Amino acid sequence: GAGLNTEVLDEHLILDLLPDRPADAHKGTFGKVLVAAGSPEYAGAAVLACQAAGRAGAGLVTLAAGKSLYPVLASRLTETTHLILPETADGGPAPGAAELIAGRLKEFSAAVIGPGLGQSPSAAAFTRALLAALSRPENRASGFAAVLDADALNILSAESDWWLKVDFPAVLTPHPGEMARLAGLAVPRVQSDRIELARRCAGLWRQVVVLKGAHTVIASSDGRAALAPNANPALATAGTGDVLAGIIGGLLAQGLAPFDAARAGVYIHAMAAESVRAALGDCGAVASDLLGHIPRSFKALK
Ligand code: NPW
Ligand code: AMP
Ligand code: MG
Repeated sequence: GAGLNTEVLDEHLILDLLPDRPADAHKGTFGKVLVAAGSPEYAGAAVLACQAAGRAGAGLVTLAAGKSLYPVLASRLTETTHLILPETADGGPAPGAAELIAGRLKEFSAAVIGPGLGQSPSAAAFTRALLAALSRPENRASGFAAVLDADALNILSAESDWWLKVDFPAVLTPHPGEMARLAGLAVPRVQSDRIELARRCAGLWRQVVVLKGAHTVIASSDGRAALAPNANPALATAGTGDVLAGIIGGLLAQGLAPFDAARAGVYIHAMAAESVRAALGDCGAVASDLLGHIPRSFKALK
């Protein structure tokens, strides 16, 4: 159960974490997010993550994805800018793609890495090279942090002591299946002791861990943990995790510390889901329905 050092998230706590929106702001005020996401099989994940980062208030979102995906992704993403990556014959990132991003990392205050990347050998090599580049402090803007989600986590899981390869501030957002792979446990074991497992892993991995699912757990490496009050079947549908990764990335870009961006992101995502459920019911809402409700969730908190 929720022991000492575990808080249940509520709106007052979250309101205190949200960034100011000064009247004289410009887009640079709210940070720039680099999203490394999408592949031919999972193009929509990139769309959802980019749109969610923008809806969470980031000043600019830039998508790094393969050349052949560019026409379809650009047609769906009006506000996003693009960093077009070289590709292998199977549509994965070609050698050199990570270096292309590395040369531009200083422009970004946050990144979202992993939604829909797939686990092809080229995606794995790309992800490893990108994480290695980010682990070199000279490549990063000060205050930079990244969300590692989905295939970034799956690719990391394939190596022992993988957390040594993530030497920059990160928020890891595994669902129970991804957590099972990262921790080397079976899913029922993950689900049987969610709070203490997330706390223990955050400590070992030295990062913020968001263990998703009904009553999402957010844990920090300093031993703090937070619990989302919500369970909502409207979220049990494809792409909702890609939206969460984008929201947290958008908040990181605005300067929230990783644990704060993770707590606020999970809460805002859950609020948006409650609005969708109120409008559409328990059945048939899809992930993109959340997007328009993200700004309304911020508005309802203020
Ligand atoms: P089961 O079998 O359902 O009970 P994977 P993925 C388990 C992209 N997407 N409680 C689950 O269990 C993602 O970003 C792209 C318990 C199963 O074993 C990734 O890149 C979309 N178990 C890629 O697809 C939309 C749970 O985990 C395993 C659980 C693959 O991601 C969809 C499934 O996970 C998707 O977002 C829970 N709460 N949650 C697009 N439109 O482009 C999960 N599991 O094998 O990691 O597959 O999550 O679909
Ligand atoms: P993913 O599996 O990566 O697409 O992530 C699914 C998202 O939906 C995560 O944010 C989960 O916490 C959330 N989610 C899925 N099922 C539920 C549920 N029954 N109650 C609350 N949140 C859920
Ligand atoms: Mg996911």
